[in-house]
Amino acid sequence: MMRRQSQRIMTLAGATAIALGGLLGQTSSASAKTHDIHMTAVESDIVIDGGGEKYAAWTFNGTMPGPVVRVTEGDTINFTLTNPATNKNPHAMDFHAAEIDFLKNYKAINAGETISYTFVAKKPGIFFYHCGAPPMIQHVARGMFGAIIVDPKDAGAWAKADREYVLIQSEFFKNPGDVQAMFDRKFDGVMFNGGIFKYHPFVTGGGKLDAKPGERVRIYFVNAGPNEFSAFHPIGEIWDNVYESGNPANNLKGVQTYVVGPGSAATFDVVVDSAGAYPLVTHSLTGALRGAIAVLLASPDAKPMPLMPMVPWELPAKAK
Ligand SMILES: [Cu+2]
Repeated sequence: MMRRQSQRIMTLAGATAIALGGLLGQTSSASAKTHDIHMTAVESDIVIDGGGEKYAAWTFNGTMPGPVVRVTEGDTINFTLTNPATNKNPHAMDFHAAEIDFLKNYKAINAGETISYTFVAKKPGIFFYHCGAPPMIQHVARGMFGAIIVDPKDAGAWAKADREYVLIQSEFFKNPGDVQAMFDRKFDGVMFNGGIFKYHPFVTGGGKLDAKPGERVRIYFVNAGPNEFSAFHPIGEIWDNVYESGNPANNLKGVQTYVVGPGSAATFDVVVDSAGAYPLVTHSLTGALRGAIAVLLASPDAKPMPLMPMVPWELPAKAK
């Protein structure tokens, strides 16, 4: 069977997968693919809560988190980062899915410069990516992070998921210029996918994550930090499986809470037994109660949702 050779890079705005690299020709289904991934460092304001609060973010491609990159174990990634001349700061890109020289590839580039490098995604899993330009604590806190999923080459290595979501936890510092507050861990909120209570249906503009009872829901979870550990827990449920770093070989069963440190990631499977609401939280409560709650709503008529549902905040009139 012939298969199209295309990259998959998910926009945050919706479910649509867009091919940035275009078609690179035809190949047999068994061979590894090559993906041309291009990202741009964008320094711009973004909305981070349902009240319309704006934040002077630094991002990859204009969203916090940046786009989800999805490839298959063994694939080659040709990556290019552009730092437009209109930016004010150096930026860089560090892919945790890569095994390449840090000095050469992850170096910061100035505004007006471009850097390219190539790596092979040798290990399956869910991996963090982030800007490493100094001070890195600030570049991560201001939004320069995201996730790359490396699907296992053998799809039978784990149970098939009925539904998949990416959740990226990070801390929110209301003053993006206060680097000392970042060193002092004085965060003002904790976010999933770049929003305070983004998936909390009782909060203005908040959304939810849908599922049907009995479905195997797979959460690709990344902790961007920059400092706090996540204690990821499904209220009213138990993780059926936790895969450390998202590798099917690292399979824990029947886990109530699993710690994901900053810069780490894991894949979580939950099979919701019955209809109802199941808040996914960091059980480090100072984080959950300041934004890190995502409600998984199980209902027989749940509709399909994108991998990373980004809530278009419905802003109150005063904020528009
Ligand atoms: Cu940066």
